[in-house]
Amino acid sequence: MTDHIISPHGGTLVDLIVDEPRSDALKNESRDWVSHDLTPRQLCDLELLLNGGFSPLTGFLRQADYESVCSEMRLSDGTLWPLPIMLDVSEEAATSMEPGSNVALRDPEGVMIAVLQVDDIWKPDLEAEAQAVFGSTNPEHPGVAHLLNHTQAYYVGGSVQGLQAVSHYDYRLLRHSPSELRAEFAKLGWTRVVAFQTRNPMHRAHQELTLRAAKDVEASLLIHPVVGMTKPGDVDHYTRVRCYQALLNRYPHKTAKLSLLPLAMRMGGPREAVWHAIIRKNYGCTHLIVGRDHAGPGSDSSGNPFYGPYDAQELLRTHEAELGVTMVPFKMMVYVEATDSYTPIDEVSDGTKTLNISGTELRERLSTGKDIPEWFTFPDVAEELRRSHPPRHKQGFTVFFTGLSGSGKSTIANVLLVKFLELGGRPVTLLDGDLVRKHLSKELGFSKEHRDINIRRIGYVASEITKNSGIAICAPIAPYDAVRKDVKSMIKPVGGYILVHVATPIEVCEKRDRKGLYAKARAGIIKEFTGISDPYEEPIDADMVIDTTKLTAEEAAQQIILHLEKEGYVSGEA
Ligand code: PPS
Repeated sequence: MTDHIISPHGGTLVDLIVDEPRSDALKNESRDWVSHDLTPRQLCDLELLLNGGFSPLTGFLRQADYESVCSEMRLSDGTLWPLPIMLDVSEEAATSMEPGSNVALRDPEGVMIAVLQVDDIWKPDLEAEAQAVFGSTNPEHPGVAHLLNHTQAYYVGGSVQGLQAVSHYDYRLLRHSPSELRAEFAKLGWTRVVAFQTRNPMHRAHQELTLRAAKDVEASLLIHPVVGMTKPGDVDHYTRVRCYQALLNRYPHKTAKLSLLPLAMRMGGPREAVWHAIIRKNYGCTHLIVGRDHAGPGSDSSGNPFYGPYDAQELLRTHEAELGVTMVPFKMMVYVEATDSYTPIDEVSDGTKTLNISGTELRERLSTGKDIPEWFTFPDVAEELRRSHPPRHKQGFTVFFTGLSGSGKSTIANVLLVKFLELGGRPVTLLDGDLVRKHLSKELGFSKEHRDINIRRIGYVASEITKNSGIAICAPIAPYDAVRKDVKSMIKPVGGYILVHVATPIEVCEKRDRKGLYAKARAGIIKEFTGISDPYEEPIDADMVIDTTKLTAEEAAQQIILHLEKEGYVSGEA
């Protein structure tokens, strides 16, 4: 039935999932095997290995294939394959495995998804891999960062057998294995299918572009967004899928289909474009749209792009014939105000007024609640984006105080709590140092290790509150800079974060000595006392510095409110 659909890469669609009796047998045998808990990225890779999205691969790359992929972009048998698909493990795990042994590959819940039959184990040169595959060793490239900072020291190569498909509970009807999608194409009579790869919400420019591409090559359109792992900071896939669904009825009847791809992107630019073409071929597509800087990570901090804007198109062009997948290259689309239409930038004559909204500007408009014009995105797409990206005065945030014991943190925090409650609109939680130690960290002392655990717990709770649109006020001493920064990085991606240094001088704190602790610390009755017998690292990154010798608690709280107002987190509309 699927005879007229393009044949997969390497000729045969791989299916590594065994039948039920074999699956039961493997489960029974697995009792004595070493287990490996898959990372989110490894789980994505495994899913595409098992379902044939990575055909002709039948497992994680062995050393010979790995080296050949890095240097030649080919497996050792000559098959085109641009990116290494690797299982990385720690040194400890590597020593517990040997060639010929079996390893149970488990998902985060501990469920055995597949078995790996180990062929070889080796310690790769990850820097050399970064240079070969990404053309860079700069960790500002997310693919390089993953290799250099988040990849374990050893690789294990070998074939895998799947006990079950990787399961998902979200958007089940939009998820298809390559064979399922091929069967659907066959049912629909779609033999020419152009795939559109994306990790972003689709706006009018993308809709025009895909529509034109499909018309140009007389193919049906598969919108094939990546929902596995994309670039850190991207719009979450739940929101994106709702946006794609809103867009779908803007295409002519029965010419476009949406399917979700559980791929973990590497942001590998040109090599990744070739990989995307191979994967889409396995899913039954004959064409792939490749635009400007396809799968590229943008520029480094000095503003130098990692790849040229059309490098990906050039590399894919050289392999198009061999692959049998046709690239549909696209220039950037711009909006021409005079004709109220989108046009590729190279077709616009000089002097014509064009409009565009960058990703940064869109984020800014969302966070301030500013208008998102209809020429840029369809209103139902804008509505979905607004639902997931409320303006700042509706987002959660954390006010994190740091300062010595007796500096006045708790007093200001309590005034602030009351002011937020008066304003209303958002739930408020105060995580005061003493309260946290009573309810969350009772067993902890004041060593550096214990203080860091304590602050991480506070940071975790505050990030959950912030994520769910609440206000968290934290008031621990938090004497160490590194863990304060960790907390910031936990909270920033989910809402606002304001670090307030209550910089009351130690002499004043000691003179106040409201709890009598300084006297005890001086007498050596309390050990490791911050400022006396333990360090306090002054923050140099505080958003506000408050000295309570110059301000009352009421005044300090008011200053914080004014700062939050300026940043947009507090408004009359609260
Ligand atoms: S930390 O460093 O952030 O984990 O400390 P924190 O959880 O804020 O706890 C500080 C409160 O514990 C009391 N206390 C001590 N503080 C500092 N050093 C030592 N050794 C110590 N022992 C007990 C003290 O009351 C602190 O409360 P505040 O409100 O800061 O005065």
